[in-house]
Amino acid sequence: MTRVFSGVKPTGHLTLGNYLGAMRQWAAVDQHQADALFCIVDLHGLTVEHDPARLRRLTRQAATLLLASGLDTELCTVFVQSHVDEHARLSWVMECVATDGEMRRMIQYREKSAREREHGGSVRLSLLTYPALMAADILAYAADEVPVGEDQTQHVELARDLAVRFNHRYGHTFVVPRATRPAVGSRVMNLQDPTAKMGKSDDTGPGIVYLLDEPDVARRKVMRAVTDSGTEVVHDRETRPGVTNLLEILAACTGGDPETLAASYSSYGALKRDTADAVVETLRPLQERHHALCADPGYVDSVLRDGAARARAMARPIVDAAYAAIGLLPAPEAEGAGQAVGTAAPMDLAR
Ligand code: AQP
Repeated sequence: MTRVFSGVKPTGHLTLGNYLGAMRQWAAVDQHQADALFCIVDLHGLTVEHDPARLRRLTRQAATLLLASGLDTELCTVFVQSHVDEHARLSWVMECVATDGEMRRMIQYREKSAREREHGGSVRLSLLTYPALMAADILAYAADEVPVGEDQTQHVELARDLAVRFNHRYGHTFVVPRATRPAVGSRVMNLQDPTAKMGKSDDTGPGIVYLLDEPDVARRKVMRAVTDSGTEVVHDRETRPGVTNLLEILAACTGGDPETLAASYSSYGALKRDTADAVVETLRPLQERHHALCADPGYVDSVLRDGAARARAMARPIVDAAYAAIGLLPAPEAEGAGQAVGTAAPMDLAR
């Protein structure tokens, strides 16, 4: 069976972009067709300026929203990255396989480090190296597929390259993963600046629809979306980025095709109204389930506990195999656990 792994970073409140680009596909398709793991990648949340209490809150909120989006723990595994040590263990190995040139080429690093510097902040080393951790996240589970939005494709390609390089140098250890993405909605743009991605840690709030926005707030944001000069409703990312973004959001929410939808509108006003309705109706069931789950925090805790145990059991042998393949000496078993230290087979010191 195909193995799928993907995750969300708790660096802000989750957005419509996260939902349409990734989460919806996980719940509607991936968990039914694959052996799937979904992770709140909290270690990645440490790569930028953060407040510890907020990170904890956002991690719990992201877990609750994943469940509210329809993930079913009978079908898939939901867990928090820092609860499974194997991610950090394998990350170091990935750093020892990657080159600094590869890391510096990552678009997210270039954009985010420029933003941090612009705001007078320093850039954490982990912002540069986090794609190695992301490669570890994926490779530790022998994932065949990684369903992500367009912005994460480059990182999955790096994970592929590292898997191939590791296998070539040290013997076949990792499954080589590939990125998958939804036909529509893989790059939802900021409603106030449709040339920029709708990102959860951007500061332009009015251009971002958060999954927990009240219906009237979400509606207002869509109605106030920046459109393009001209009046024709045309699907063209280059020349009509604002209208194209609305058409893609509408198509993603209703299951339509953006080009076909464009032909059925003669005004921006009608397109905005229908898009606002579609967004509100898409978020409604998710918000209702989120509300119900918040009333039962013990349930979310139990999901995360079981999820981490399942994930650990899957990742451990793969990471142990990678450690052995790259030349790290296996830790002697503790006395009483299997073979005693004193009776371990003599090491071949000549190798
Ligand atoms: N705007 C988007 N359109 C489509 N897909 C998107 N995703 C994120 N934004 C959009 C996809 O959602 C999944 C989880 O994303 P993430 O938590 O890793 O966040 P990110 O995309 O790396 O960065 P953000 O949202 O800009 O947050 P910050 O600013 O905190 O880094 C991924 O599959 C992603 O592609």
